[in-house]
Amino acid sequence: MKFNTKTIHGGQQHEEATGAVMPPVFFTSTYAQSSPGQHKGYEYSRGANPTRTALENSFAAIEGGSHGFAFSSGLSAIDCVLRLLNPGDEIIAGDDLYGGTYRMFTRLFKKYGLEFSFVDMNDVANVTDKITEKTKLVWLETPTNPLMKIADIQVITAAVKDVDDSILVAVDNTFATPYLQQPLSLGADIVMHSATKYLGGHSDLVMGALMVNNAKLAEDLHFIQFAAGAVAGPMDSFLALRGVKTLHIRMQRHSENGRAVANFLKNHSKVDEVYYPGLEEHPNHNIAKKQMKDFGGMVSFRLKDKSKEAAFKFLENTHVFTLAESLGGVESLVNHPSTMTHASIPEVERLKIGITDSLIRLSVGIEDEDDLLQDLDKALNL
Ligand code: P1T
Repeated sequence: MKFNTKTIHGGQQHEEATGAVMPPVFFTSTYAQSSPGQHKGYEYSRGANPTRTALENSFAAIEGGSHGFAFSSGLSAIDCVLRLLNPGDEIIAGDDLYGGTYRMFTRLFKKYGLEFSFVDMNDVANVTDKITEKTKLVWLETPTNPLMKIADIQVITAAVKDVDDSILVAVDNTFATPYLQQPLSLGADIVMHSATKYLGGHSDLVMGALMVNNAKLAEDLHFIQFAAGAVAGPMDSFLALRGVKTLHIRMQRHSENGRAVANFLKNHSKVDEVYYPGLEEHPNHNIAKKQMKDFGGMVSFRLKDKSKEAAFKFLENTHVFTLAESLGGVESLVNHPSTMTHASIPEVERLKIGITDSLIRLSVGIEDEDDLLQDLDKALNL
């Protein structure tokens, strides 16, 4: 199947009893057994639920994986990956990550004896230089949140595996989605998503996903999912499955509008830098062109006026763009990383990588392009 068919049919079967084209929402915690241990494949919904199974099969299909797992949030999916590790193990991660991922690494898992290094993934040597015999995981986010940096998944994975084949490479593919890039096909071991974002696509649920192409890894992750228990519920699974069915057409429009917004901002007198991997002047444009089909709907930029007041004036005055955390829904959102999504990163660290008060992040939705540009122009010119 081609990708645009997989979003709709990948891993899906009509429901056995009635032929229902969409899986019913199985609102049940448990399943009748005819004799102890004799059941129809479902025992208890923390282990598996048929609506979640349908979604997990879809997740696997769209990322080209053999197994998919749906969690109660993106962070609980990341938590599941980290629970593969043991105290003393080392993780190398990118230096620009969603604030909540950074918070989980540094404030939760560090106290259980995991060691993290944060490096600029633009140079593969920064990663390989940090590898020791204790390194067990490399964590990539690309494009990064919020600075839209691009890491070369294939080059980094090959270099890491060349040093030690047993080191896992995980990619947070939330911003790109499998429509734009498929990390498993580039050598990564694990793909992670905040399915809250583009996979769900409608800002109506919180969910995480993991996809893998390795039966042993799938077994280990399933054990943790079951034993730790942060599973996606049946209603959210139904909504996410419905969302995935339009992923390809939404991503086409997000990319068209993202490009239009990036070009508009680039030429605006009130705007300084624009961060969008589709712009030729983006420092990683060539890597993005190589590993991504298009460039998506996330655009960050800096105002020329670097004051917090100027940023807040803009943020308070858009109307089609709603000021809110999150991203990836059909509606356009605007966010101030330094005070909102990335406030949990200490200020010195934030400033080191460029998350200043003048940085603004847009999640460009699928509304009409003219309305989006007009809205931005009005708020910029106030
Ligand atoms: O919010 P949750 O579903 O738990 O996912 C966490 C997460 C993980 N990875 C990336 C790249 C993310 O962007 C997120 C969540 N991000 C936001 C809420 C945000 O506004 O950036």
